Amino acid sequence: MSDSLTLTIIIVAVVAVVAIGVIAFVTKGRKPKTPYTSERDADDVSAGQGAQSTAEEATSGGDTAIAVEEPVFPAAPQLDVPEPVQGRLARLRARLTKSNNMFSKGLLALLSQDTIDEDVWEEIEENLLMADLGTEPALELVDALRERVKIEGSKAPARVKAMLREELLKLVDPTLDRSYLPEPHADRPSIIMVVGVNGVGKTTTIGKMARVLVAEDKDVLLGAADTFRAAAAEQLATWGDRVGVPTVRSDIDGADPASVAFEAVSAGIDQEVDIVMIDTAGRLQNKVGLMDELGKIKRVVEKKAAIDEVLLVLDATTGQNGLQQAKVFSEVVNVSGIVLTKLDGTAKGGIVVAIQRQLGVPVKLVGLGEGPDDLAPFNPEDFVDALLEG
Ligand SMILES: Nc1nc2c(ncn2[C@@H]2O[C@H](COP(=O)(O)OP(=O)(O)OP(=O)(O)O)[C@@H](O)[C@H]2O)c(=O)[nH]1
Ligand SMILES: [Mg+2]
Repeated sequence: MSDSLTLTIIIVAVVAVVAIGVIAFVTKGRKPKTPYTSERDADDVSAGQGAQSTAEEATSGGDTAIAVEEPVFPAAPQLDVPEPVQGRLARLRARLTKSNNMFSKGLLALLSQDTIDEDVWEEIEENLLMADLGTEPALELVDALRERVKIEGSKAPARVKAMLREELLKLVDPTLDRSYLPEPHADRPSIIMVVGVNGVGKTTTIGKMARVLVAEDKDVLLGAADTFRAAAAEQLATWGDRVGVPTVRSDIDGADPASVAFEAVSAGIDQEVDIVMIDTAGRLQNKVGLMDELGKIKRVVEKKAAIDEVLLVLDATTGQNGLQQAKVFSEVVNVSGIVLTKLDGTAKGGIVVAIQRQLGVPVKLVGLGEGPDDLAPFNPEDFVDALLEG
C-alpha cells in the first residue's frame, strides 16, 4: 500500500469519526424537553439509529464518509401551543355582556336615581339576590352602600359606581390566597385532585389546566381515576395528548379508582414530573358510594405522597343548588380551592361571593367557555370590573 493511499484512508477515517460526533451532538441538542419515558425512549432510539446509519455510511468507504446526509427522524406529533394565561379573564367581560349581566344593568341604574328611598333599596337588594350573591352578602352590601350614600350624599353615577366597586371587591375578598400552583417539593411532584358532581366540567378543567401548566413550563402527568364511565379515561387522555402530557389509566372498565390514582402518583414520582392531576368520577350509584370512593382515593394516594390541592369544580349555572352539593364534598375531602366553570353561561356572577362565603374556600380558576384555553386564573379586581362593565 502506498503512503498516499494510507494517508487518504487515515483522513477518511478521521473525517468519519468527526462526522459521527457532530451528528450525535446535534441530535441531542434537538431533543425537546420531555421527562416522560415513552417519548424520551422513542427519541433516544431514533437518535441512536441516526448515528448508527451514519457510522455505517462512513465505514463503507470512499466519498460517502464525507457526504453525510441529515438523518431522518420519525415525525413528532403536532402539539398544541397553549395561550399564556395573562389577561384571559378579560374575556369574561364580553361573555357576561352576552348573557345580559345583572350587576351592570340593574344596579347602577337604581343607585343613580335622584332619590333612593326604601323601595329602591329593596329593589337593589333583590337585584343582588337574583345575581346569586347570597342573602347575607347582599344585605351587607346594601347596608354598606346605604351608609356611604348617606354620608357622602353623592348620587353622581361615577361616584356610585366607584362605591359599588369597592364594596363588591370587599365581598370577593382580594386577600385570599388564590394560587393554583402548589409549592413545589424537592423530592416529589405536587398532587392535585379534582372533585365535583357529574357534568360540572372536571375532566375539561383538568385538560385546560394541563395546558396552562404546560404554558408555564411544568411537566405534568394525568391520572384517570374516573373508572365509572367508560369514555372518561379516553376523554382525559385526548386532552393530554394535545399538549404532550401522558395519562395513566386502566384498560379495565370499573377498575379500582384508588389504584389508578396510586399508579399515577407512582409514575409521576418515577418520571420526576412537577405536577400530577387526578380526575375523579362525579357519579356513582349513590352519594355514600361516591364519598367513600373519594375518601379511599385520598387515603391510598397519601400512602405515596400527600395531596397538595383538592380542587372542587362547580357549575356556575346551577347557582345556589350547586352549593348544597359542594358542602357534601367538603365534608369528605379537604377542599382547598374552587374552580367555577360555565361562568360564560350565566348572568349571575354573584355566585363567586356566595361560594366563598359558604365553603370558606377561595375561587382559584374560572371556566369561560368550551374552548381549550377558556380557563382563567381568578383575579378579584378584574372580576369586579367585568361585572360592573358588562
Ligand atoms: N360553556 C362552558 N362549558 C363548559 C365549561 N367547562 C366545561 N364545560 C362543558 O361541560 C360539559 C361537561 O364537562 P366534563 O368535563 O365532561 O364534566 P365532568 O365533570 O368531567 O363530568 P363527569 O365525568 O360525567 O362527572 C362538556 O360539554 C364541557 O365542554 C365552561 O367553562 N363553559
Ligand atoms: Mg369527567
